Amino acid sequence: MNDRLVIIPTYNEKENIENIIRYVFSLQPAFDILIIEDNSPDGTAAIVENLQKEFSGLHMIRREGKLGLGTAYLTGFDWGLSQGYNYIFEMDADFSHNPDDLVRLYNACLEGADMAIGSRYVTGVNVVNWPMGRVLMSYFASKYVRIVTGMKIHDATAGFVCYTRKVLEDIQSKRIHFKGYAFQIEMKFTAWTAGFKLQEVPIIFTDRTLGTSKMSGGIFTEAFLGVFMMKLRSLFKTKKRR
Ligand SMILES: Nc1nc2c(ncn2[C@@H]2O[C@H](COP(=O)(O)OP(=O)(O)O)[C@@H](O)[C@H]2O)c(=O)[nH]1
Ligand SMILES: [Mg+2]
Repeated sequence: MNDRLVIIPTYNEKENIENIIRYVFSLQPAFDILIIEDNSPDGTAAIVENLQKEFSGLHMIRREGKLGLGTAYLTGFDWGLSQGYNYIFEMDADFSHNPDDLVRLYNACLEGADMAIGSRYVTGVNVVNWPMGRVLMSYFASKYVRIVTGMKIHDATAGFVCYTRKVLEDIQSKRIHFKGYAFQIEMKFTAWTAGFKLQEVPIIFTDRTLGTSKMSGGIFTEAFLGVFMMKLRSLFKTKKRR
């Protein structure tokens, strides 16, 4: 076991899962992996089980059905903290996030960030192969979050993150409301209002070439109104911002 755990939520990722696991285990420094598998009908879990014979640092939590990204990550954070990991990462299974960037996110935390965010929008728009509509939606969603919350983050919905233990321990003591896109926003907002240091690391995000997206419209609606409610709630709490 080492100090670093990458959580990868999966739903129907049979085309990607073996490649991403092998890639992460080839990195230096070494990362352990926790797959949060929501009973994918395509047999993703069986592929992971098979690889567990080869890699002792490969872990999996199986849930009974598709319960959403937010609760998948919260389940993973609890497990990672209880196992003693000090750096816990969020990453997609579909290679949209380049696993090489895990090392850059980790280094940002070693150099003083409490939470490092793989960001598409620090220097313009670094998204490859997404339809224009989706790029615009994501980009303006981040602008919207910035205006409503006041948080100086360019990529508020980013799902490629390194958390240090103290951030997740603090978040464990709070209630996280959202499940989809808004979950990513809420995690950043919660850490930011608690006074932690968030740092964006520029990354290039490439749309998946294998498998299909699980993103849906309802997730977007949750985010739009939810961000407003989140800000309102926070105004009624005492802030300890540094
Ligand atoms: N465990 C779990 N994983 C999910 C769920 N929804 C999406 N994922 C995974 O979350 C990651 C991002 O989802 P994806 O469909 O690529 O979303 P997109 O990149 O925003 O289009 C992928 O690894 C998916 O397999 C879910 O409900 N449960
Ligand atoms: Mg994706």
